[in-house]
Formats: sequence, structure tokens, C-alpha cells
Amino acid sequence: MHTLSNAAVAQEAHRLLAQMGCPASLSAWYLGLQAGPAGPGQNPIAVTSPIDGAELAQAPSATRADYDHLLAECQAAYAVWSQMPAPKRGEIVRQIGDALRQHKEALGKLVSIEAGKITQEGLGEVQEMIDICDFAVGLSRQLYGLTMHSERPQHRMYEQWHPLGVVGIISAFNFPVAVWSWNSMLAAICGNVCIWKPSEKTPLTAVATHYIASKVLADNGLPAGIFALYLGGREQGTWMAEDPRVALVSATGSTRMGRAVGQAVAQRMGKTLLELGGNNAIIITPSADLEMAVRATVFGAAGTAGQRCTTTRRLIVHADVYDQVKDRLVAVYQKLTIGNPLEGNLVGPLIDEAAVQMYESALASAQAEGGRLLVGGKRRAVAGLEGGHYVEPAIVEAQNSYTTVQEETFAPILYLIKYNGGVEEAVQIQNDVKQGLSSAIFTLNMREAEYFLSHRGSDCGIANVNIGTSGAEIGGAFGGEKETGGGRESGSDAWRNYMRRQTNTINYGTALPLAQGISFDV
Ligand code: UN1
Repeated sequence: MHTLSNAAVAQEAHRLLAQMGCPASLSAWYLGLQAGPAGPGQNPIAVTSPIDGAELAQAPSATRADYDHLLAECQAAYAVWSQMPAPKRGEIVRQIGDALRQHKEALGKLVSIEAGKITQEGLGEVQEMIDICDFAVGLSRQLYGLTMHSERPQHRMYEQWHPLGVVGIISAFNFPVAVWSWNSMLAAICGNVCIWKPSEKTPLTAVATHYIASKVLADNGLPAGIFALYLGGREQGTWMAEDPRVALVSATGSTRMGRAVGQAVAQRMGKTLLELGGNNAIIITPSADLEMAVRATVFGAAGTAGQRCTTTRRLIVHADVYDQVKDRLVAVYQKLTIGNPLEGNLVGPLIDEAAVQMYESALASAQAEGGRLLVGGKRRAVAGLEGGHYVEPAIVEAQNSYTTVQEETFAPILYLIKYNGGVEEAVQIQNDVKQGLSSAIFTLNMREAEYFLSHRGSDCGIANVNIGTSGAEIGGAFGGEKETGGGRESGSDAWRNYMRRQTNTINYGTALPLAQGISFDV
């Protein structure tokens, strides 16, 4: 198979950026976009492709002055945008969805180059953006509030939903563009404007996405500050967390990051939407369709090289089928193709060298705690892509109580855990971690399935039956409990997070009766 050389990966990234209408250098983007008083950012961060380690660009970090300048643009844009009727805002989101359809191949490929996702998953990420646009367009005519019957005569009560103002979005490298769209498209139809700080590891896809959205705004004569973007690392992220002008901060990433952001925002009584770490498990009971269970496990655990927050990290298997599941999984893992994500392999690289080291150290500590490595577990050299960060997906027989198993390692390591009793025991093991994002059970036994879904069952935000832990559709609310942060994004009524509820009571009579029958006559 043809392998792209180092220079070719970088060249391809620049060709794709140009195809989507972005200027060749990020500095030019910064200058063109912001023209802030302080100029085009500072402290450039080298952006490299995990495919081969090639430098793709130098991304300038925003200065505080850049940020303040942008925030002022957002506030000015809010005055215009929030006045537009919601269905008209939906029309702009519809156009963004169409522009994303047009650029699906290019943006999907850029996601692969910058984040290391395999082609299918890069395209899937852009499809997820398109889907949320469609969803948001429909929602723009359905921002419903309730009406209530007043206890007082000739009174009417109802509630309505108003936009919050400026919504801040902090996104992670592993879904470098889809998570922005979940937040920004819903926030936008609700009447908010958004300011986005993507991961410093994936600024190029963010710039490309920003261009696509900005062009739609410009074509419609709308201010650029409706969707603002700035680049940088942790320091730049704290600016919006501490900024009372940012009404809601939606942050996706590690629990450590979420705790810091959550505390900073709570300190100023702002709102947060946190989507943090997961430690997701699949339970396989004796009645499970093992063929389906194994396929779902492989996609969940090795897909995206284990770098989804919904990745399957633990497999809790009943003793009766344990050996069968183990043997099948090991056999499938040996067939996984690892290599260039653009060339049809199933497992691409980890994001960077630090991720490889975390993978290695987690494997070492799991084994030191008594775990038994069954397959994989080594760094993989890929010919022609020496600077890339490839590893072999690993399976380790382990106990749920191991410190290593209790933590989320953003890498393809699956812990295999045996249970002997009923479904209650499996669920108890599953819930016995600090995180609570996604969970699944494979069973053909209705009682087991319903127990798993009951309030005594899975304690996660997502609980699936005969479907893996990852790859949720946008139509449901996405997020989790406990240290996952409690936020819900994407479908269902997650839009309410981006609005403030106002209760209105109207008296159309001639008297002034007090609630609770209180009399206060002077
Ligand atoms: C994430 O990894 O941060 O359910 C999001 C999924 C995707 C989203 C993952 N739709 O796996």
C-alpha cells in the first residue's frame, strides 16, 4: 500500500485547508480574523500530525488582549443575533450544515491527519456535525416552555426560555470538531453567541471549521463574533472560566481539567456543562450473543485507538462464557491492522508521545498489581511513519479494584474482569468506579436487561443493551454522572442548558390577590 511520506502528510493538510478556504498560515488566519490591538497572538505551539510526527503548522496562542478583543466582538454580535427570531437562526445553522456536507471529505481527512482518526471515523465525526445541524434546525422551531394554571383568579402563568449570552466552549483533541458543533449549533439556535478554545493539539481542524461557519455568517451579512475562536492551552482556557462575561462554559476533557474549570466558574456563579472522563464497561452475561458482544467490544475498545471518552475500558464477563470471550477477543485483536489511519487500517496512532508513555505506564502498573497481559501492549513501529505514535491494542486480565483499572487511561487497553454470580454482581462491579459516562450489557435475558436499566442498575448517563459503549447517536442527551461531570449535551432537551428559564405570572383582573391566600390589606 502506498505510504504518505512525512512531507506529504503536511502538504496534504495544507491542500485541504486551502480547499476549505483557509489561508496557508495560521498567523495569517489570526491577523485576518481578529486584527486585535495586540496583533496576532504569541508563543506559537507546534502542531504535529500523530501519523508521522510531521510539523503541520505553528499555532499562535491568543494573548489576553486578543481574547478581550474577541469577547467584545462576541458581545456586539449577541446584540444582533439574539434579536433574530429563532427559526431565522435555524436557517443559518441549516446553511452551516450544508457547507459541512460540501466539505465533509476534506474536513474528515483533516481530522484524520491532525487527530489520527481512521478515515471512516474522521468522516463519521463530520457526519455527527451535520446531524446536529439538522437537529438544531428542527429545534429552532421547538424551544417550548410550559404553561401552568394559576391558583389565583384571572391570572396566567407560563415559562419562557431566553438565551444566556456568550457561551464558552473548551473542546478536546479526540473529537476536535464534533463537540464544538454539539454545543455551538444548539447554543446558536437558542440565541447565544459562542467563543471556542479547541485543544492545542488540534487547532487546524478548528480553524477550518471556523472558516466554514464564518463564511456562512459573512454570506448572510452577520457579524463574525457569533462564532469566535481563539487558540492556546490551559492558561487561555482559564480566561473564559474566570470571565463573568461568559455565561456558560461547556468543557470536554479530563476530570482534572473539569474540576479546575468547574471550580473557577462556580466561584463567579456561572454555569458549566462538563463532559469529563469515562471508565466504561460492557457486561457479557451467559445468554449473550457472543458474536455481537465481541464485535461491539473490539470497536469500543480498540476503535479510535481507545481515545474516546466512551471507549470500552472494562469488560465484565460471566465465568460461564469467560474463556470463549477471551479466546475470541485475543484472536480478533491479533488481526487488527495498525498503521496509517488514511490507508484503511483499523487502528491509527495515539495523539502524541505523552499518550504512548501513559499507555506504557498503565500497562506496567496493571501488571505490577497482578494483571496478566493477554495480547498487544507494545509500541508499534510503522515503516515510513517513524515519527508516529502507534501502539498495539492490549487486553489485560485484571481485577476491578486495581488502581490502574479505576483510572481512565486514554489508550487502547481493555481490562478483562470475571464475575461468577448474577447480573447484580456484574452491575456492582461496573458501578464501582468514580466515573459514570457510558455502559452496556450484552444479554438475551429480559430480566437481566431490565435490571441493568433500572435505578438499581447502571449508574451511568448512557446505558445500552446489545450495543457497545461508544458511538452514541446525536439524538439522545450525551453525558454522564459522578466524576464525568453531570452535563448533558447534544440531543433530547439538552438545549435547555443554553437558555435561562423565566417564570411569568400575569394578572389580567382588577384585584390583587396574594398567593397562599395571604391577606395584607393596609
Ligand atoms: C467523546 O469521546 O468525547 O458516543 C465524545 C460517542 C461519540 C462521541 C464521543 N458520539 O462515542
